[in-house]
Amino acid sequence: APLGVAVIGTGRMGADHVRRIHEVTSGARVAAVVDVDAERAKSVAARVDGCTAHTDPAAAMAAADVDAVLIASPGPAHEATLLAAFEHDLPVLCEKPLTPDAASALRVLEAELRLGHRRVQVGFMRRYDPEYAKLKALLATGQLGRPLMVHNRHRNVASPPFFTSSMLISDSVAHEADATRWLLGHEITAVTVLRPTPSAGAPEDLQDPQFVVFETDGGALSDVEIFVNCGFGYQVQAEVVCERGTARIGDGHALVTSMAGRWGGTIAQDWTERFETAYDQEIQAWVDATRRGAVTGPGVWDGYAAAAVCEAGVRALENGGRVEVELVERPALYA
Ligand code: NAD
Ligand code: ISE
Repeated sequence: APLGVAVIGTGRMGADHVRRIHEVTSGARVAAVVDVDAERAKSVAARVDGCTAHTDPAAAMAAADVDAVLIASPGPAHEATLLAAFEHDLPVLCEKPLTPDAASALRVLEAELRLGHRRVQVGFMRRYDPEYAKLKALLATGQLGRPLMVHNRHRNVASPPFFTSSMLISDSVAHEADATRWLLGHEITAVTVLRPTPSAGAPEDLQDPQFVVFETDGGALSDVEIFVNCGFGYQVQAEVVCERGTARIGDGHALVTSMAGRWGGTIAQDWTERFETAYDQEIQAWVDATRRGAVTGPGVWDGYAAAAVCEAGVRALENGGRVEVELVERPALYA
């Protein structure tokens, strides 16, 4: 039988994941949806035969045809839903960030440790992007030598009205915290944030862009330009500089046209377009692993580490200077 999934939070990402499970991936069905907004839950449920709509996650988790949970509510709501899923011992895919700060992420980690087995995949979908996967595979061959530096660019067309300066780090740079850790196989040990004069195109009082520098326990540096009101497109690029060469992704060269004396291509306008394949692969990998009783991909340790890095980043943004990342010792469950 297909895996019965309850999708919790049916906003932009949640509704897209419902479509994905219903129309794109195989091995799972959307058995239930949950949203604090009852009308939204009902309208999304109506797109899938036999899908029930709820306003309370606990009701969906108790349903007989729900075998797993996909959390796509806003970050501050994740902790309570994760703890409820642990009570039902249900497998979870939790959109990033695991939680918005290190203390809450640590509470989730401790709860999973008490459960005694891993239950959660975190939605760091870049690990499933074909370009990032190629970059990771190339680094693993060792041909380029030891990685010395990573240069990341992360640009959004415009930020939503509720976005704050610290969310550029905790909501957006969270992806580079994970990508850096995953690509290099290092932990991030310190964060520095530099603040250029904000763009006239950014909302008043938003520190946008920012320049973030990570130091790692493997002696590498990873810098991130985060610019969430660039206006022109959604761009995520990474270049890894190694001892014998460099490797770079995200230039958007999949289709280059020449016409009327110019050459070029188009730029995606949002993440649903740029990372469509990554989300498809992420959900398929989660469904496949869950059906064989396994947990693969980024987990609670990765979510916790990213949260701790981002918390140090937010402190560096607010107080200036270099802030060290404090991590608890890595438990054997996450070895
Ligand atoms: P959104 O605001 O569009 O949707 C959130 C939905 O959750 C809303 O419908 C809201 O009513 C509902 N909700 C709020 N609290 C809830 C609760 N306690 N229980 C159930 N439903 C609740 O937000 P979004 O852009 O879809 O983001 C959702 C999550 O996805 C966030 O964690 C965000 O960081 C993440 N996200 C990930 C990516 C990515 O690239 N991986 C991109 C965008 C968003
Ligand atoms: C959003 O939540 C995402 O996860 C996107 O991938 C990122 O580009 C954006 O900055 C975040 O706000």
